[in-house]
Amino acid sequence: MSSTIKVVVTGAAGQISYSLIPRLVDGKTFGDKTVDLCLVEIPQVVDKLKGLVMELEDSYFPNMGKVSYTSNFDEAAVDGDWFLLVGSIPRGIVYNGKKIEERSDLLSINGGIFVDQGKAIGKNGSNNAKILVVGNPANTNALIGRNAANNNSQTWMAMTMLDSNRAKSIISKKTNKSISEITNMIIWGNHSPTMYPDSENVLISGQRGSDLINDMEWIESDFLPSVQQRGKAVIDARGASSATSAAKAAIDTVMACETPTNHGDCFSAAIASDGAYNVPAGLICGYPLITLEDGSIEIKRDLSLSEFASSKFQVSIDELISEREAVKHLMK
Ligand code: NAX
Repeated sequence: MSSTIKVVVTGAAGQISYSLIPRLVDGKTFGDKTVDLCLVEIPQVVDKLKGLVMELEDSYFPNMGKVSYTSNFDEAAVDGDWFLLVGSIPRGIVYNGKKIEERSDLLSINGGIFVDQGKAIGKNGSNNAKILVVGNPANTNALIGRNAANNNSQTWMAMTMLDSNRAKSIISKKTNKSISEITNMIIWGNHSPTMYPDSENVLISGQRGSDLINDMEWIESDFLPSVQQRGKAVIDARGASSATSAAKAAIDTVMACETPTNHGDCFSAAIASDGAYNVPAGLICGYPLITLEDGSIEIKRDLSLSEFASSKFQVSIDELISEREAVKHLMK
């Protein structure tokens, strides 16, 4: 064992976490590091975590370190290296007598949670902590959390890896290539139906999508809506939002951040804009990212966007701006 890492997971009794948490300690996600887990839930649910801890103990994970659970996020955050913020109210459930389907409802219910969690992470988390927001609306929750944390040495991200994995799967079917041959898959913008999955810069066995997929009709009427609406399609079919695939995507994001990115490739997550690709600074926007040898994460800057791609991306940027406007009272 080389070192110990502390991972804090919120929403730990939820359905995504049930698939996610065992994989954090399986010896693959963080290699040979010992993983201390701190699992967080709301007070009404926190005792359920006792059962999950028993299951983890019964599973024999040699890399698992200390495991604790709490409803006190301030305490949980102390010295956290990774924060997987899954906890929030998902779309599709009935909350206070109303079915939660609109982003505006999600924004108002969930936004407040991230002020307190952000403050605690900024103050108590480790200085180079990485934070992945999964709970929706993920980009704007991350925006609120990062603003409250006010700690520029920490890296806040929102998850778009599930969208990227979905897009890779669809492109692999369209081109009859193995999914492992699809690289450089970028989700630009917001994790919402306005996201722009990039079929032009994607590489298929090293060839650009724009050279290989000459089918605008398919891109506009099939590919884009399929990726953009896939979350809803899963809810309609399953009666609950994506869980196993979301957990896998969170693990993929952590691993992409823990390992230097292969030359020519990139991975998808939303991160604070520094003005790259003309996105207003500070917005948490889906970008192509690379992890450098020293573990820092950077935006890949050498990609071009066609007029078509830019116009789609702009719709998503505009949505992020309007979400920021809607939560400005939480951003003091
Ligand atoms: P569940 O309802 O199964 O679990 C959520 C858990 O979070 C619950 O146990 C709840 O008690 C807990 N929770 C709520 N507020 C909390 C707080 N303040 N602190 C700690 N825990 C809290 O939902 P699940 O299916 O696991 O989904 C979790 C979130 O992921 C939802 O917001 C969902 O919309 C979002 N998703 C995000 C995806 C992405 O790609 N970014 C895809 C999958 C998923 O839709």
